[in-house]
Amino acid sequence: MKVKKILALTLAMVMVMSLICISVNASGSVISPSSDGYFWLEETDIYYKNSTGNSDGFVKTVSGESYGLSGNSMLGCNTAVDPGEDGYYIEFKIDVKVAGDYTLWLRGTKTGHNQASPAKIYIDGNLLSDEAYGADGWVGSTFVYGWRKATATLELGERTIKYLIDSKAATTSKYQAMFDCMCIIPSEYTWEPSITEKPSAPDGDGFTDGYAWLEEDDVVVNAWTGYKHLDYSGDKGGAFSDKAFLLNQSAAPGSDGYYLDFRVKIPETGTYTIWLHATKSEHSNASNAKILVDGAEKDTTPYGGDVWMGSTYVYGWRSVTLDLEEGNRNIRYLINDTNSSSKYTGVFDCMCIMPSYYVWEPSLTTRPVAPETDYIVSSFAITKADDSAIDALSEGLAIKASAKITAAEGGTVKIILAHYRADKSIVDFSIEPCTLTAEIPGDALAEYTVTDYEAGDFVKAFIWSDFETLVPITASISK
Ligand SMILES: [Ca+2]
Ligand SMILES: [Ca+2]
Repeated sequence: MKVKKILALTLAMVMVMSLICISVNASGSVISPSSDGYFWLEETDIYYKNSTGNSDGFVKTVSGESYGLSGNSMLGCNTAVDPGEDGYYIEFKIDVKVAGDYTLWLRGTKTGHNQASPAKIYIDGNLLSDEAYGADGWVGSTFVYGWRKATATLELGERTIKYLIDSKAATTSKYQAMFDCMCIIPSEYTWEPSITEKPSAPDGDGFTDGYAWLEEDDVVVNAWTGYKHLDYSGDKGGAFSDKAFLLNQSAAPGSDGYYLDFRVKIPETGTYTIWLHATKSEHSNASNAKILVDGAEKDTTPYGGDVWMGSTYVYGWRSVTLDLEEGNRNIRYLINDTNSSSKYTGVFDCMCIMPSYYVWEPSLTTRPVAPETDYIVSSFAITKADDSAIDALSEGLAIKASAKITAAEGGTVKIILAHYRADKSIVDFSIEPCTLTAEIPGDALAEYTVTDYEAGDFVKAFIWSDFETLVPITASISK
């Protein structure tokens, strides 16, 4: 009997509440950042809004090219109907991939105008203070608006942005406001608010002392959902450059996969080597991690031994030598398949990018140093005799080294292709002279045919200008 009474009372309460409560509109989707790392929100991206029905609240769409709106449309509220204590509001959800300080630019109601309700902006329930920027605009004679600017520190993950009006415009005695668009950008970006010129990311990390060194903290977009930021070196068998990111996920990622985007500013067009201290791709314990440069996948060659973190995560050094154009290049480290335990598993510690003629044994402690030469090697490759790429050495394989070299004062250098056993004893070599001029880049060529081949053999290329300087100028083949 008691239960029935409570049930009846609850039902009655629900019925009363449904009469006085504001009705709920359908949910939208969580907005991801653009590839440049900012969020652009239009009124069509609203995740949730309240209203009293079809005619009150943020329900009035105005569209047309003549209004000068972002996307040619906006959403307005223009009603005398009291919304109750919740006010009228719209909400957006964004998925923050890089935690940090952001600037929020809103193109909406002009707070302080007597023909507009004072509008408030909240992030995760915290009221932001904002300031007006630039001139007023009008949509008809009803909605006055402008740009408004606020700043906020955003944590990783889903954040809720609320745009609220809970009082009337002074002159019209209406709940009166509009929303056109919002742009949320990392605070270090430079951007003049505009509906036509979208923000672009600032220059990437550049070269210092001739090379670029990027740690996991330099990530621009982090889509390793649920990653860990590890901070130990040694006690679990791992050795990092300071810290490292670890991904270990059972859940499948979205269509883009689990990825980390880095941005580097290449100083001049040329041939570069990218060294990664990261997941050991060929190992069954690890996902087959990929590296993409400006969206194009690149093959990497492993170097040195495996490093283990406990008995679970294996990683090591790997490199790729490739031509890069001057300017900002996006380097993506991607995991989109599973290891033998059906997990998306990867480690990212650091990355070093340098001109390919630099001499450097991969190391967490010793940084690359520019070779002291009086010539510049602007491109270099070891290829098959027909110019196609080499995966590995084999008996009878004809290979050649080609380079484009500029000398400071002209002269002669020699290009050497040297064939080694796995124990670094030399098997054979070829040597070709190359005459350089100060004005015209020289094209150097050395050819070599692999004979007396054994498993584990490798070939290195060198440039030799005199007895004091014998410089290896490329990663070797098969090692
Ligand atoms: Ca709009
Ligand atoms: Ca690191």
